[in-house]
Amino acid sequence: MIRRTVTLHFLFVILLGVMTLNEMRSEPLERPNVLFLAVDDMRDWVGCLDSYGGVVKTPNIDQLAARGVLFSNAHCPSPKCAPSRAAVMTGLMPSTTGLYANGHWWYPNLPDTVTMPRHFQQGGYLVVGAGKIFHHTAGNHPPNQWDDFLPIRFRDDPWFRVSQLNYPWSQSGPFPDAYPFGGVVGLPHENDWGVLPIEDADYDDALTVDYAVRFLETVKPGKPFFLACGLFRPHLPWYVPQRFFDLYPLEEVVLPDVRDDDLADIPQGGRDFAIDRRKDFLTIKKAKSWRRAVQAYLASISYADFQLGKVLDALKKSGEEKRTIIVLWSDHGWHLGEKRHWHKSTLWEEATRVPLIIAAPGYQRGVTSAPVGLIDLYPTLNELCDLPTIDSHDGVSLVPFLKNPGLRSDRVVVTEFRKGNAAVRSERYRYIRYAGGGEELYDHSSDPNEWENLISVADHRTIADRLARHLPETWAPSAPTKAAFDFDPDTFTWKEKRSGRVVNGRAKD
Ligand SMILES: [Ca+2]
Repeated sequence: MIRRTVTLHFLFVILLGVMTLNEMRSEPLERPNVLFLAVDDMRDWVGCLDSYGGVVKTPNIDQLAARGVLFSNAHCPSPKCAPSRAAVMTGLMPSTTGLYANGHWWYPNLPDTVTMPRHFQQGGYLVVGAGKIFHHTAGNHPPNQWDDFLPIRFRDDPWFRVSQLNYPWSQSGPFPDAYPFGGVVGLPHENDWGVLPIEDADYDDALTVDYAVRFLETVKPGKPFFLACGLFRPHLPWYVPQRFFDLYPLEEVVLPDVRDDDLADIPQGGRDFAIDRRKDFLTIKKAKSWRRAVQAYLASISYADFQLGKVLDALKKSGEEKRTIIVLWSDHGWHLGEKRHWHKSTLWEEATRVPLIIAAPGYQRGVTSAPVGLIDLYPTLNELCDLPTIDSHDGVSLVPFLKNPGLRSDRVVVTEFRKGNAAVRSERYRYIRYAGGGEELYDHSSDPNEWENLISVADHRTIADRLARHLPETWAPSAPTKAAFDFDPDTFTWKEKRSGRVVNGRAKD
């Protein structure tokens, strides 16, 4: 019996070897298309990363991971939408640009920077997109960056969008009678969840995906394309159709493993980040709705996965799949009570670790636990698509891992949050230093929840010092915030109040 098993196993290995050889025969393409898929606030709770305590249903993401390289130790440049996305799309870290917060417009601060979509345009690509790629508020998707772009307009929940500065198109009416749909009174901002009384097709993410699907249905062979499709879920509010809530019966929802004294060994800088918007968490717990909130987050993850599946199906039907690199990334993670924190905006694993998959024709499949960053995406795509390297970029190409996912590497990845605070993640450790000088060190080989700060424990200083060498040497001054500019959304121009300088987001070069 044992012998038979061994023989079968041997046959399987030979078959696998033949399959691998066949795959190796397809050469990397010269000018492949790029399908650039972004999701919002999606932490590491996807099936293929196996980080949620229960079963999260992400069949499309898992299938994509099986087709490409899953980066299981990938981290964001910054744990907040606008700075993370500006860094991904410019290839420059916040400490380089000064774009540290959601209150900046990137374009009037960096009008001459060649962004990823512009670089693809200049390289002869047709560059289109929809949804949230840069930050979602007005002014962050200048028309001169794209051949065509459909921004997200929040038609499904206009009552959150009263700011005319951020949502000048919005005709925000009163809150609907059924609000709050999640039933928890007193949660500010977008902290609601539930099912909206609209058709599935009228949710904003469905409209974004329709754009991408229509593009793929009508795409013509010839000029390569760069198609960006940015979903808003699982960003708040967690509004998705009922059938996604039904995937997670309340009694099966697993709450995060939380230690009540987890903040006891954390310096003030970390406590300040943890306490930010804790009131939302306390309000949810007081309403006995923690489990329901986690259910809504899970439902929103599965909703995003379903929408991604529609785009991946359309790519398959288009006949372009064999000529298309697929990238999937989330801008940062999310806390659901760990370290007594709700939301993003920390330098811990929950907020920095993200799903990242690259499936490129002619390259390998597999999983790598090498620490990598979303900051590496732009240089990676440049190499894959034979576009010129940009020397000033802060990241490095991940193509060596696409050629060999088993590659050993001693690299680290840095996440920055606001000026002067940063985390360094190696394969084994997380080191954090706050602007005020406080430090943390965690050993993921024994402490995956980052419960025990080892910074004061004997023999760990050398490890911390080695990691600290990767912290930014200099921090750019904070870029001028929105208050420094007058923005006209009709002409897509900014006028800098102090200098009178005008920047036009429609004009090409
Ligand atoms: Ca986000």
